[in-house]
Amino acid sequence: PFLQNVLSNSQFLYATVDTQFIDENQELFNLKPTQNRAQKLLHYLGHTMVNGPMTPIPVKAKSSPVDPVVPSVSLGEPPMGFREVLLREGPEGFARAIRQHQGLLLMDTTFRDAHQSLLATRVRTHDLKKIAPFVSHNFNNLFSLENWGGATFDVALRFLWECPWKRLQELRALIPNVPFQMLLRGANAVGYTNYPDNAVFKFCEVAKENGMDIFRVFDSLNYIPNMLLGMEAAGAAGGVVEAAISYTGDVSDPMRQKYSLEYYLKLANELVKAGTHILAIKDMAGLLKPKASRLLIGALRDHFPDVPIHVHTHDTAGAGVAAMLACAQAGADIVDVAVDSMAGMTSQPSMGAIVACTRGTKLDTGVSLDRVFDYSEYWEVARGLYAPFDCTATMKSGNADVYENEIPGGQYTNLHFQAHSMGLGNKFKEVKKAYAEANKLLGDLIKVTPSSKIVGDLAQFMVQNSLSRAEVEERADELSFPLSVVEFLQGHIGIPHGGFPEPFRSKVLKALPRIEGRPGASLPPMDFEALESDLRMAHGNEITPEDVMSAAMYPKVFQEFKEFTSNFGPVDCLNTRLFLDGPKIAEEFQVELERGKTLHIKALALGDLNKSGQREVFFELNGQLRSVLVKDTA
Ligand code: 3PY
Ligand code: ZN
Repeated sequence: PFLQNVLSNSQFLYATVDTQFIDENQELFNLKPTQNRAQKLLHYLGHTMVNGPMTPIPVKAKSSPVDPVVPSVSLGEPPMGFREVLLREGPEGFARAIRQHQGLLLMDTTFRDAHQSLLATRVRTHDLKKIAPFVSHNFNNLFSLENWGGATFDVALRFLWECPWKRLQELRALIPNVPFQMLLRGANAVGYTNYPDNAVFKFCEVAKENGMDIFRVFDSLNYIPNMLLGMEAAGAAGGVVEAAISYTGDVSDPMRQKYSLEYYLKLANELVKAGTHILAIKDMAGLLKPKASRLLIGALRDHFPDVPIHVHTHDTAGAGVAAMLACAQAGADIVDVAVDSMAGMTSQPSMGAIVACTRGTKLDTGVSLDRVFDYSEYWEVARGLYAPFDCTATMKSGNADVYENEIPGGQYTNLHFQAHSMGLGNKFKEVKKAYAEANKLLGDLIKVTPSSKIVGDLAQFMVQNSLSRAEVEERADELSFPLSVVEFLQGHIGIPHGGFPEPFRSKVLKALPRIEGRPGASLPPMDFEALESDLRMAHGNEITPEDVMSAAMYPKVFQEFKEFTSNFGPVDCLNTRLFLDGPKIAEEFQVELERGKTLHIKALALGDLNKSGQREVFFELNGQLRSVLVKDTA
């Protein structure tokens, strides 16, 4: 490797070498032993064959043996889409075109929120890429495709060992015509806590450079200073800014005044004043009933006639289609849907249902129902590959109790999995009740990542310790609360509407410090140069600006991701069944490492357990016999 490094160094090649050459080119000494990618992948496959999936699985179910068939796609360039308008006219012109558009526009969440809500965010780039050309050719009139951000960033690195930036780049190359949309957690970017301001700005800049178009920016407390920071970051990067008000409560219920129509209108006013290109209502738990939809969207439409309105919901109670139709009739320009086979329950309402219900009306989406059926069939079969993550293994329906507990879609599924895995399957109801109680204890919060996690942590703490709300309130000064709860009360994620609950806060915090105002304002800026040079020292010179951002968001997860892939190779190249379960004995398959570099592999045999508790796994790799030794952890 040293010689290779030297020979590819331009100073060396162009003979401008002097005595400082070696000093100034320390990267030549990055001599990490590089076992080849093929051997590493055999190691990974051997592991899965001996020990089962390496990624943690919530359900003991096998990936389906059936591969999805990709519907055919016509040759040539995909038809023009709204991205062309965006590239030509910029975010303001794009927003005007959206507002002027006749008919209802759709955002497809299948690539992000749908699988975050139903399949524990585990859908891999491999399966997204396969269907991407079909989307580009047949869904060119979508407002946008939501395919990034939220939990996908973390999960890609942590559980799929694939680079989220590569996903974005590859999808961009395959879908040039449909605007891409991401979910940005405001000052929390794609993480669970506030980052320094410069990290949020840099994140948006790199995302935009990699092909992101529209940034849905929210804050989990609707805390305006945090939202403005995220909006500024997205705007400065040249993105379309879609400020999203997180919706909770019920504006149609006169008994629930904390989150009233006036509250939402006031917030909307601030966001429009701050220059948002699009205004979104983010109903993360699916609480918008049709009557509330008419009131809220009707009022927003009247107050802001020129601003496009975009509505997001979840179908947990089963009223998602009704609510989205009501929003559209009240003047929303765009609603969120997922393809039918990835819709419903804690996911978004069904694309096919909305397309069919608006057909022939003035809200007609212009989307072909037949193409929706094709798209849905792909996902129905692809979904089977993710059986070990599918919430329908244990959850059989949605539940209108969400109107009471207000648990966001993805978290609803997670809590259900957790209640089940603890052998508390019949305790889900208790967990949900505790969640509602924890919410009241904390002062009735907006609940969405990360505030929803804080409420969830408190609920779990209450269930585990058999504590009622009254007991927690009374003993607040002596209990050891989860760290997330303490930090929330200290002000780490901002200030909730209506302030912190007292005397609860004072009793918990005692003399602990409190952050005044916007947390990011008091965080020192991140030193990206230092971070980059640390990463180069640790992982060699192939570190990219995207890697630096991954490490900025998730330092430990990124470190583990690099270690994993340096041991097990590019596991993102494996199909999903191989990724989870490995091959069967005698199975032959191909793995494309990159264009023009394909491995031909056959799994030959599993050896007996040796004295050190290992098994030898035998393969044929491009016609040659190879074997790997794997520890049997059973
Ligand atoms: C996320 O933050 O990941 C969400 O989907 C919130 O609804
Ligand atoms: Zn959502």
